[in-house]
Amino acid sequence: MNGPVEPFKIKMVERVGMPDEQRRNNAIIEAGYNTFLLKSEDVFIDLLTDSGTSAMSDYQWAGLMTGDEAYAGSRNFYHLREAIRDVLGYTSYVPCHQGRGAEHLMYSYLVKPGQIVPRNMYFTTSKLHVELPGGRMVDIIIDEAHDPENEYLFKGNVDLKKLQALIDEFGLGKIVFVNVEMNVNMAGGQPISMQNLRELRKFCNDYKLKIIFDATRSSENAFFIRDREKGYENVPIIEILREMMSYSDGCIYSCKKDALVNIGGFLATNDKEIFENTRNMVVVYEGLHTYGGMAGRDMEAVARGLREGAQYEYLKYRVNQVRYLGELLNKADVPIVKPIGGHAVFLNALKFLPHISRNQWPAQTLTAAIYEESAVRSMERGAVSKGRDKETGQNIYPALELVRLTIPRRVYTNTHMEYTANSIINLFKKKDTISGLKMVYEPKYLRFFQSRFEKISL
Ligand code: P71
Repeated sequence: MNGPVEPFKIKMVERVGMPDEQRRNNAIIEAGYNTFLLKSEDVFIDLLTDSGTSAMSDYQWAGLMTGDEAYAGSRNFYHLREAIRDVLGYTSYVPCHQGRGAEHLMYSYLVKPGQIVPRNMYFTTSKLHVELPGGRMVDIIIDEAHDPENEYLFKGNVDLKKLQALIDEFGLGKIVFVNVEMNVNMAGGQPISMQNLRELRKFCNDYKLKIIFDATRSSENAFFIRDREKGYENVPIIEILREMMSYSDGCIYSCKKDALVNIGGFLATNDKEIFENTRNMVVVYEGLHTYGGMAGRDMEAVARGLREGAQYEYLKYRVNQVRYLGELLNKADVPIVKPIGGHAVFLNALKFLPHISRNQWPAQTLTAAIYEESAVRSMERGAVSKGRDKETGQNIYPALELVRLTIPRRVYTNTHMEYTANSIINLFKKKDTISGLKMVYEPKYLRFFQSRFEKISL
């Protein structure tokens, strides 16, 4: 099996070094066994996230030089507006510094205290921005998504029966909009089908409910629709994207993923009221409505990246590189979430480390062990990320206790994938020697970023 052939050549490189065993052991202790607290210099292959870690193209870099840094009415604002219209089909947008800036504006406008926001699985920052104005996020993803072994091809789908049950239980008045994520991150990078989107739109029309997308990884989702859904085999990605977006009333978008940039975000909509209200609030929290926290040059890079990131040849390579890593691990019986996702390979920590109990944080433990073994940095996506129940204060143990090996776009070679797979396979062979962790520091918000742990001896 070969890795996918890259549809680009490399014009510039950045040195990375392998820290020796002693340095790795010290670094992980100093970081409180939390990979978010490691110094990047102590990391060899950084698979913490695909967010803001892409390599930009020469065309994007050239675009930086055309940045118009006028306070108001920058030409790059209009370039980005054109790109959003062409690629996603929304007429209006509000630029923001990154995705959570857009979430803040969108959800603080739409969510009122006591309201419920159904969503096809939570994402950490999204959930928080629904909770801050007094709302509650409720999961309506299909059951298959909670089973790491289930190979259903559209595990991102919404379960309309769960949505109906919420309406029956709480009444329509409590639900203002349905929140739908593309290529659902916490489910393992799993797509939603066009058919499901179409059915959801019809359902919401009947109840006059709005639909707001988290379109962050919509291009990778569009690739899967083309690859897997009948009738889309030969449809250009941009047409698929526009059809997807046509089923929504607006979206939030973190440009740091599919738009191939290091910073940036926006919200986009065809709804006049949402647009006017969020455009008003952007000047309070982000910056004037023609830059929203981005420099003119950043907006140019996003405009170009949004188009590049929707090219079929690029997406095919991208998704296949992730699949390559996943298949190397799968062939060696390392437990991973299936099907292999669009942006990352997820290890099933409950199967990898069955001897470690949930209150000793198996996924967190595994991220630290992978780093110590190989200097590869991964991310916990399990109970530490999920946090505590808002009412009872108790830890929540979600069905998925995962480690995410997230592949930056256009950054690592297939040999880097092979090194990563071999290191994890080696670790899997001696998994019984790995002991659990106890949490010794826990901050109030988004605890996974800054919490600290100590090793429990075996
Ligand atoms: C990822 C991130 C970045 C991140 C965020 C929180 C904890 C750890 C890492 C960011 C997303 C996302 C989705 C679906 C909104 C945001 C926020 N993902 N929606 O996966 O995946 O965007 O980071 O630009 O503010 O590593 P932002």
